[in-house]
Amino acid sequence: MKRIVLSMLVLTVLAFTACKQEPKKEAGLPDNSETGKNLAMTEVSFGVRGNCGMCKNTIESAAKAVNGVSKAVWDVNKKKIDVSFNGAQTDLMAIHNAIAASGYDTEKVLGSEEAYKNLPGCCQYDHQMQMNQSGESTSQDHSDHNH
Ligand SMILES: [Cu+2]
Repeated sequence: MKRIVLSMLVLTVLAFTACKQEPKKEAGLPDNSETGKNLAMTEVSFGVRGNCGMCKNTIESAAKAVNGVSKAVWDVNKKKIDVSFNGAQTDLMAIHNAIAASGYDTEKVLGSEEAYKNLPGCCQYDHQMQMNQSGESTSQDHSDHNH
């Protein structure tokens, strides 16, 4: 008899916790306010040449300095940047130009020579470097060299 009572207790406790968890799932839903915001955002990625983590900082902060850019992530292996921007505030070319002004080549705009010369030595990337790589061969840049 005691066993039955115990298992009944366990069942009711389980039922209770199960009920408690359900309203949480529904509470997670109201993200609708943010999807509305995201509608105005454009996400693009394009090739940008560069070598290292310092390049990454320079490239990303140049892109983020453009009014309307909310996200800029440059991938050192792929030589590619992912940006999100508000199309009402800026356009893609403004971002290309800002990165080029900081000394880095993009797919569409060649980097400023002057800014390039002022980059730290390790950042003076190879202008022949392939952009928009798959990132699968992580064997650095040797694939680009013509020996
Ligand atoms: Cu660098």
